[in-house]
Amino acid sequence: MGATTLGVIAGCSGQLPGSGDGGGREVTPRSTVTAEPDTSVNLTAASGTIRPAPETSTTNWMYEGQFPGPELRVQEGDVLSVELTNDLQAKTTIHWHGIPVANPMDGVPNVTQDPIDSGETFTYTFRAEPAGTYFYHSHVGLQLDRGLFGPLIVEERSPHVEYDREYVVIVDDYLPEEPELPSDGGMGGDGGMGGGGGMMGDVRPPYEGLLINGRLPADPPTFEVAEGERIRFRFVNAGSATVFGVRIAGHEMTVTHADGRPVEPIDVDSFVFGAGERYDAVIEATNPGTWAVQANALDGNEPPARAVVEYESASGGSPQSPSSASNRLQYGDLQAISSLDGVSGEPDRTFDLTLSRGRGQSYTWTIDGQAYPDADPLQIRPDEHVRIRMTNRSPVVHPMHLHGHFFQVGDAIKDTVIVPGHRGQVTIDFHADNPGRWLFHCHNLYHLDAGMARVVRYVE
Ligand SMILES: [Cu+2]
Repeated sequence: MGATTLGVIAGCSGQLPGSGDGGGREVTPRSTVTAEPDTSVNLTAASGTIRPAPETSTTNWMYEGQFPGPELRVQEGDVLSVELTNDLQAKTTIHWHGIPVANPMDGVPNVTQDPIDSGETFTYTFRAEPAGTYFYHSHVGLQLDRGLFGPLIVEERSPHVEYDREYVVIVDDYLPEEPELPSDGGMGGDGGMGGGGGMMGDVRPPYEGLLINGRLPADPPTFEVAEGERIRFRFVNAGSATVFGVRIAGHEMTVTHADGRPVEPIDVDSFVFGAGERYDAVIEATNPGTWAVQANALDGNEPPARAVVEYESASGGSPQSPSSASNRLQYGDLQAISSLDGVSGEPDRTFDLTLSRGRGQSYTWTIDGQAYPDADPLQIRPDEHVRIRMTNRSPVVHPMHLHGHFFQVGDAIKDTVIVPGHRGQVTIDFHADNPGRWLFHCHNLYHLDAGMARVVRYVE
C-alpha cells in the first residue's frame, strides 16, 4: 500500500517527512482545477416534504428532492464538478467536508465565496482526493439542520481493506421545524449571565427523533448481507448537535478508517462520534439472523436511531438489539497507516485556545473569548508546522473541524475531533500546505452559528 502524499498538488515530493528543517519545499496556493471533469453533477437545493416514518412528515430543505441528498461517488483523483442551483428563498453554499479542495471551492460564505443568491447557480470543481468517506453540506447558518447534506464517497483505487459489499450509514438528529438559535443566554437550567462556575450547560434543539439514512426507528432501513461476506459500513455523523454511540448487534466491528483516512484495523464493539466525524467499519457476516444497528445520542434522550442488518437466510422477525458496549473505540486506538507530512518535531507556531460559553445576555460560544465573526484570524505562514492546543472550559463536547487540511491527533489523521467537556484538552498538528482562508470551528451547528469559529489565514 503506497503512502498517501497529501501535498501532491502543491508540488511537494514529501519523500522524507520530518527530515530536518523542512526547508526547500514550496507551498503555493492550490489553484482551482480547470481540467475537464470526470464526473459532472447538478444539485438543486429546494424545499420539499420528507416522510421519515409512515405517519410522519415535515417540510425540509433538500438537494434534488432527496433526504439525505444524493450520494456522490467518484474515484480517487477524479475531477468532480457540481453545479448547484439555489431554489431556496435564502442564500446558500456547499462545503465538501474533509476534502482539502482549493480555497475558492470550499463553500464558506463570506470567507471563500459570496453566498449564492436565491435563483442563482454556482459551480464547484475540485479533484476528489484523497479517497475516503466524506459528506457535503450547506455552510450557511443552520441550513444543515434543515436537511441540506448528502454523502460524498471517494473510492480507493486499491483499498487497504477487503470487503464484498458496502453501505453508507448516515446518522442524524431529526428536527421537524425550522431551526433557530436560542434567543438569549438563558437556555433554562444553569446557563445565562456568565458565571455558572464552568457549569454553563446547553440545550439541544427540540429533536423529534434520531435518523439513519433519513428514517426514524419506526421505519428503519435494511442492509442485506449474505453469510460469509465482509460488509463495509461507512458511518457519517451528519447530526447538527448530537454525539452518537454506534453498535451493531451480534457482530464485532473492525474500524478501518477514521474521517476517511485509513487506520490499522482495530476491533471494537462500539464507537462514539461527534458531528462531522466519520468511521468506516467492516463486519464479518458469520452470525445469521436479523440484527439491529443502533445509534444513540450521548447528549439527548431520544430513542436510538436504528437500521437492520438482515441475512438473506433470515426468516424475518424483529431484530435483536445490541448488548451493552464493553469495548469502545478510543482515539488512542487509532493508528494512521500513512503519516502526515510536515508535522514531526517541534511546531513552528502554536495556538493555545480556550473553548467556552460566551458571557452575557446573548447565546454565544467563543474561542478565546471571541465570537465569530467578531474574532481575530489565526495567522500562519505557508509550510509551517502549526499546532493548536484546545482546552474546553464548558461541560459539553465540541467537535472541532478544520477546513482544507487534515491534522494529526495522537497517531490518527483526522479533520474533526471531539474536545471533551470539563477541561478536556486536545492538541492537533497540521502542515500549512494549502494557502487561503479556512474556517476552524465547532461542528455543533448551534455553537458554530453562535460564534465558535475562527478563520485560519495564511499570510506571506
Ligand atoms: Cu461546540
